[in-house]
This record gives sequence, C-alpha cells and structure tokens, in this order.
Amino acid sequence: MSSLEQILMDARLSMSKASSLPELEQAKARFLGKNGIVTAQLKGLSLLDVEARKLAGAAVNRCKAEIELLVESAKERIAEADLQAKLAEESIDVTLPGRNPGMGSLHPVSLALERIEKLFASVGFSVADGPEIETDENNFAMLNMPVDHPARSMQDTFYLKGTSNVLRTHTSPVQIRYMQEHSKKCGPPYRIICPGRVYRCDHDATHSPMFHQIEGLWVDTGISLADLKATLTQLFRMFFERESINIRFRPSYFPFVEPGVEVDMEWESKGGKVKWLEIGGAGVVHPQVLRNGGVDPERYSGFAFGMGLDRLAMLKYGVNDLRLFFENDMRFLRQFT
Ligand code: FA5
Repeated sequence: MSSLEQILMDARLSMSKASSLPELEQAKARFLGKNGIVTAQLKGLSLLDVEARKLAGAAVNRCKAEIELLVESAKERIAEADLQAKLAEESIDVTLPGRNPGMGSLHPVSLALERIEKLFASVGFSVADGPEIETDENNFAMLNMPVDHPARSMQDTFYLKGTSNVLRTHTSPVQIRYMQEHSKKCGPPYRIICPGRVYRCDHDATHSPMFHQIEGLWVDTGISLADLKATLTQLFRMFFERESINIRFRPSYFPFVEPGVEVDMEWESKGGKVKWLEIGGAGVVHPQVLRNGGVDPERYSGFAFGMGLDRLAMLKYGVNDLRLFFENDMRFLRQFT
C-alpha cells in the first residue's frame, strides 16, 4: 500500500471518530495544517525531478481533495448530531399534565359591568351596541351639536385623519343609532343600556384617554325626570348593596337633553358632613334628538343618562386611581375574584 493510501485510510478513521467540531478541527490540522502530513508530502515534491513531481503532485492533490471532502461530510454529520441533541433536550412532552398558572378572574370593570347589566335587565332594559369609530354626525350633529357648536369642545376629541369619523367621545351616539333603527320597525317604548369604550384626550388619576361609559335610554309616553331619579336611585342601591344611598341632581348643560343634570351620589358622611361624588350626566331627551331618532316628541318623552363605568367600579371596589385598571398588574387584578 502506498504511503498516500495509508494517509487516506488514517484520515477516514480520524474524521469518522471526531464527535465535535473542535475534535474535527484538530484532526483536519493533523493532515492539512501547516505541519500536517499531507502538507509535508507537498513540500517533499520539490525534491523530485520534473516528470516524477507531476505524477506525485497530482496524486498528493487528489489525496488532499479527498481529505477535504471527508472533513466536510464529518462537519455535516456533527452539525446534524448537535441539532438532534438540542431538539431532544428542548422537546416538550405534550402528554404531561399542564402547570397550574393560578385561577384567573374577571377584570373589576367587567365585574362591575356584569353586575349593572344584570340589574338593568331585571327591570326590563336590554343591551344595545354601537361602533367605537363613529361618524361626526352621530357623535355630535345628531345630538344637537352641529359643526362649530361650542359644546363640542367640552370633550377633547380624537379625530381620524382624512375622514369625517371620530373615536366616539361618549356612548350617547348609540341612542341615535338605536332609535333610528327601531323607529322604522316598531317605535317606542325603548328601554336600553349601552356599555362600551369611549375615548378622549385626557389623562390623570381620575381621567383616562380610553374609559368606559354606560348609556341608558328610556323613551315612552309620560317619562319624566322623576322616573330617571327613581330608576337611578333604585339601581345604585342594588349595585352598591347599600339601602342608604341617595342621589342628587345638579343642573348642568348637555345639548342633547333639556333639562340636563349632573348626577352625584352620596358616598359617605363624616361628622354630619355629606360627601357627594359625581358619576355621570343625565336629563330629559331633547325633542330635536327624539326627532333625529325618528320619534315624535309630541307623543313620547324620555330620559337618558351616561355614567362613567370605571368611576362606578372605583367606588364599588375602593380603588383610588383609575390608571390601576389599565396597567394589567396581576397583583392588583388577582384581588378581584
Ligand atoms: C357625557 O359623556 C354625556 N354623554 C353623558 C350624558 C348622557 C348626559 C345622556 C346626558 C344624557 P360627561 O362628559 O360628563 O358626559 O361624562 C360622563 C361621565 O363619564 C363622567 O361623569 C365621568 O364619570 C366619566 N368620564 C368622563 N371623562 C372621563 C375620563 N377621561 N376618564 C374616566 N371617566 C370619565
């Protein structure tokens, strides 16, 4: 056997034995490195005469090329083995039982909403819905706030570029949508609540740029402010589970109701001093708004209200900063089971 055949056999054995890339590098260097066996053969060619050098040179180069191929295929084999080992290490046994992440719970705002919906349903209200991207027309104009009406600036609005749409600033446009849709079919009585997200450019401990409101609308014959007060008083007593709750109406201005009121709730009284908290706006639906909804104001009247749902949840659960509702901190949320 020639020395080159011997070298090749030796190389095959070494490459097949290498089980890691550093081992392979070492084996490669032993044959092809600066002081390697094949390199020594190439250096030795200079001692031969021209004809013999040609033949021997070709043979040494063939041997070198073959060893390079051996190195490449060993490299692939090692990479594949490494990959398989990694996959085996990271593999997931899908048959194992799941880890217990702890019991989930509803968000406090969802809890408050669920409760309010149940209470209103128990006195005959149904739930209506509307889009969060609303037309300027429904959010403002149909609610008695035409373009340039100063009341538009009462709510800092997010306008949608290049359209006449806005992120709705309150849930009141659902009143218009509901009345328009149902006046075509059957007409009043209407008794609905509409909970949902609303948006305003506003941010501090009691104001959030996205918050939740719950709208209420009752349209029928002979509905008055007294019905509004009786309904809200009764529902707040049930919601807060406190018989002693009183509400008061403060005169206020909303273009879509006449008269309009701010609703305050008696929260606590210390040393004979009563503390009132504002929770929403309300009033008797303006005749023009009824007309815009396809309802005859000569025949029907109604009341409407819009409450801050997050504010109600803050009061119910004793939370003093609205922003806590939107931070999704598990330590906070876990307390509401
Ligand atoms: C309105 O939005 C009227 N649409 C309510 C209404 C409906 C009046 C029907 C008459 C008839 P106001 O801007 O006051 O009104 O908002 C109502 C309630 O939403 C407030 O009392 C407050 O509880 C809550 N609220 C307002 N802005 C924020 C805010 N940035 N973050 C959290 N809650 C807010």
